[in-house]
Amino acid sequence: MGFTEKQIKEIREYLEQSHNPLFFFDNDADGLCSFLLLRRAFGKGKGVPIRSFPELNASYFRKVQELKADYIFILDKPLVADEFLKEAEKYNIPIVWIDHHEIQNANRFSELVKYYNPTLNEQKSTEPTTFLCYQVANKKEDIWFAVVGCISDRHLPDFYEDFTKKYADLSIESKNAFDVYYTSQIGKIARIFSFALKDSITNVVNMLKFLVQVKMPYEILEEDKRNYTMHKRFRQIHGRYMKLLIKAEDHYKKGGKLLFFQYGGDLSISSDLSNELSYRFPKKIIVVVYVTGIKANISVRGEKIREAVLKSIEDIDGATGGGHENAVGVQMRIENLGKFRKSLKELAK
Ligand SMILES: [Mn+2]
Repeated sequence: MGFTEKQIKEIREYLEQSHNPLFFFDNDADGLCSFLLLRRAFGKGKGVPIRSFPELNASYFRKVQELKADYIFILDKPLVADEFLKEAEKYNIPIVWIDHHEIQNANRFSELVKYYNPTLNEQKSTEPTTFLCYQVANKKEDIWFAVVGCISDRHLPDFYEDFTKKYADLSIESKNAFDVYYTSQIGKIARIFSFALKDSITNVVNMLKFLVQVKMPYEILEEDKRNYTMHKRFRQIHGRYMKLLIKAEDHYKKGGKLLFFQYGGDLSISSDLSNELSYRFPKKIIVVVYVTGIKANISVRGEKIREAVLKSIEDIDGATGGGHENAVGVQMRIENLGKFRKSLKELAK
């Protein structure tokens, strides 16, 4: 599943043709591993994590010029600003866009954009972008990076068994991606990535350099001078994260089927929190709200929840949302939270 042979061949050709590709990737472990697999297999280009939400902003085009890129690859990001595409058109720089989110987005059909998404294939499939990039890269030594990216997006890939044979000490026997994510050593690498990406650009660039070179997963787990800042950031965020998780858990133990957990501060970890809460409370609908200024970033997790979420925001002015069937991200102004909560509660009954 994933891409067809034809799609894989085409993407490889673009990568081979390019001299100096620039990889924009979603700021999470799936995005990161997608980049690493392509970068390590083809040996060229730079990677830039996308921190604008919900779309890849036009401001990122500056990077294309700064680095004199001749190809743009967009990985694991469902939305791209029209202005970004217009800039690429103006300078005649082709875009290869690889994604697995289900989304209606007309601008991807511009001449210059080669859009690849297996949810649109005849044999529809929704594997993480890392899975797709592993098909393209086809570098077996990097199987562990492929596992890291896939389990981060709650997908246990068909090659997990091969991985367990090679790295028995890093894996557990399970059919559940989140069991692997939360309870194994390879899962620890995924958790390190997720938090370490939430660091200053300098430290993230440092981490990318390390990860492009690294040979074995053990080098990631062992702290040394090459990965010191990565481990430091992981520990920092993990501490704060555990406090919030315990608080949210107490909250959820008491309540009904749909529960809201709201927090603020200077660090958004809603997606990580909602994932772990949905792992611990699989029958519940998890809504984690991060409030920053007048805006709220919301992560929703629940069985087939997307439709209800998108319906709930239909009448909310300025609200945007998208994602997967069981995992959706939403952004809205805080004064609309009450309305959203009420209508989701109604629809999720
Ligand atoms: Mn993804």
